[in-house]
Amino acid sequence: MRVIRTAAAQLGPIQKAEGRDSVVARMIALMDEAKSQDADLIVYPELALTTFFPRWYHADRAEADPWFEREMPGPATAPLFARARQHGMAMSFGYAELTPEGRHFNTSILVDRGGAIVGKYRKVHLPGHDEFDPERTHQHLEKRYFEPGDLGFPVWRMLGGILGMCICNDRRWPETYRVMGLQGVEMVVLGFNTPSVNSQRNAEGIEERLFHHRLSVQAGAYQNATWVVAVAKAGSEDGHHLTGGTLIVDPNGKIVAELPGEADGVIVAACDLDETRFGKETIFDFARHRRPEHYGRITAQTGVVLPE
Ligand code: CDT
Repeated sequence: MRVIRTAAAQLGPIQKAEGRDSVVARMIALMDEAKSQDADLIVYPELALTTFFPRWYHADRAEADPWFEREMPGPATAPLFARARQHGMAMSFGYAELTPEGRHFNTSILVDRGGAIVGKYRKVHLPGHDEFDPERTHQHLEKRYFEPGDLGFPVWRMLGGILGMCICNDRRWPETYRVMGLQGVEMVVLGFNTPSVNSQRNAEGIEERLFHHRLSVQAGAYQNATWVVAVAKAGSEDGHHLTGGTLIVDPNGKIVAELPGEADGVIVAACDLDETRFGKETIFDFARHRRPEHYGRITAQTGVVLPE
């Protein structure tokens, strides 16, 4: 058995006016709760330190820069790293990254039990649009404020296993999991901020959104024989509602824990990485069964090419 006791730490809403110090205090309270349940690893949502700011339009993009972190850890996040070190707990969380060169990414990191950043991932599949869209009920301006990630989908040896990351919309794309699956990933951790209503089809509400969320995460786990830990930022942020649906899925595609509600909260599951072996050695033994000679279109083209 190679068990990682994994805490999925959902954050309830973060209002625009709430400062990072207050959010970090909430994250530390969740970490303490996870420690009381003997967690080895805690996973927080996408853009964990602030409200989901891509819903707000700034004509001047630079006006969004205060939502970004120029250093990690920085003054506001140092207490979180200190508490993680004190507890000997590994962690992952998402934040908006502004690099010294002035580049903007939607980023998440993996931090080891000693508080060292061992992995960084930058969101590849940015949803939404880059200009104000009056047709939508709410804006989703990730394409305006971030550039697509430039680091691919790496994995890291950590906590006795092989871990990878992705972020929110990435979880809907099978390529995300497969690229990590091809590196033997045993646990994928991800955070998300998913609006409860489709801004372009209001009839698509929270039940359908949660259905697609579970469908995507469970399929990714099963088809790559990996654990997936998916953590929401949930509830109403300044009148804009985000789904909950924080859950932990086993390598068989089954949900082993799901957090009810939309408030701050933690679920902990004992994730045995050896449970990935059966799937990896049988139906999803990639070396025996994959036929990449037929998959060329996956990397050769982006959009659909219709037949003549
Ligand atoms: N944060 C994020 O990626 N949210 C998307 C919403 C897509 S609708 C523009 C998601 O896939 O949940």
